[in-house]
Amino acid sequence: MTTAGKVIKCRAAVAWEPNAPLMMEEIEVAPPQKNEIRIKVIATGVCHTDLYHLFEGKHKEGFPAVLGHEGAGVVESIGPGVTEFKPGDKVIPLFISQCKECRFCKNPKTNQCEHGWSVDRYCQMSDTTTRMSCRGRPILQFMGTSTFSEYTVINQIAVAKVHDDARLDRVCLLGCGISTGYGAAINTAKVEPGSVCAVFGLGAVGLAAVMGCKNAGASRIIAVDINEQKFEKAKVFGATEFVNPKSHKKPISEVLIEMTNGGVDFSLECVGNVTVMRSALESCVKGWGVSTLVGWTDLDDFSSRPIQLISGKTWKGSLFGGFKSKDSVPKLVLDYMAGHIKLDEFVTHTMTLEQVNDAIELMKSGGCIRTILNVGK
Ligand code: CXF
Ligand code: ZN
Ligand code: ZN
Repeated sequence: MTTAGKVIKCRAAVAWEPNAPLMMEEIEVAPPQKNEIRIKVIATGVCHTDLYHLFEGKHKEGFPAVLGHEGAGVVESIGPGVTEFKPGDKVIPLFISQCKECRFCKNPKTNQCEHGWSVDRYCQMSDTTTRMSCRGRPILQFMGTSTFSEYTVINQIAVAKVHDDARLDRVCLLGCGISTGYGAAINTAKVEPGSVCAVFGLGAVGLAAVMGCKNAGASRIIAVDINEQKFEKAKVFGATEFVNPKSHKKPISEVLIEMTNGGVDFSLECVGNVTVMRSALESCVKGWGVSTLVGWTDLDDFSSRPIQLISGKTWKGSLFGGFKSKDSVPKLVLDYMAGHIKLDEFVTHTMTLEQVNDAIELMKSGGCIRTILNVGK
């Protein structure tokens, strides 16, 4: 019996309020409207930004919501006006859209799109409504994606069609963390062959940045973390040296400057901490060093002394690795399938959607790189 055109009742993990566990609920998912796609979610990663929204962020108005933005699934049905997708297609939801028509999409310098979910509007679809409800209450769609649900509805400008043979419980990671870190090194920092790099923070994003530095041909990749257990994984992705800032009396920037005869060519901050952002900038060599902000926070201001930039360093930031989302995600899937980028190595745990709170606790404790939740079949 086809579900197209009908409301679907399904299971989802609902965040009713900040600082509380998610609740498994039966929710209603409305049929896709014009230009929208209803997706049966097969797998989703759990990213730190889901936790940030729940426990740390300022967006207290963004509830109740279905979190999750690192998913992959199969098209269940399409709304009027959708031509690029058909039921059965494998897809990845995109928290950063690519409408291909706005001035940002038309400019090759950026991946920001005017028409999708935006950082200022955390919890709605591109048209500021939601297709999800629970017991008669509208439920917000976090980052426009809401992948902690058996079904979700997304505008076609924020969905990428991927190869039919793609393994969805792996390529879902390209919906956020891996693209974010990998692209930050490749696209935003533009790491050069033979260069010396430092990556601060060895979660999934940082490890993906290490992988980006390696694929770009860096000669030294210094992995920096206060948790030394992460060093072994960092080696797998190409790190050549490891530094624990806590093992040194001197500031980490001075340690790196000494190790590298004046500072690194490229540093990438993958923590989302303004003190670390400053250290990453100050670890760069004067004249040409480039420091890229990858980790997310909007809680504090960041600062450094003007001489840091006046001396010729560049301070940049990267959102979704600078990738134009719809164009790039299908290619990244092919890169994975061809063995050019790693994904399997990021997966440390596999659970069901029902275990989402366990996955969240595991991430909070730093006990995982990525947990994949199997949502559907
Ligand atoms: C997010 C962080 C919050 C702003 C949008 C991008 N990155 C990954 O989760
Ligand atoms: Zn994320
Ligand atoms: Zn656009």
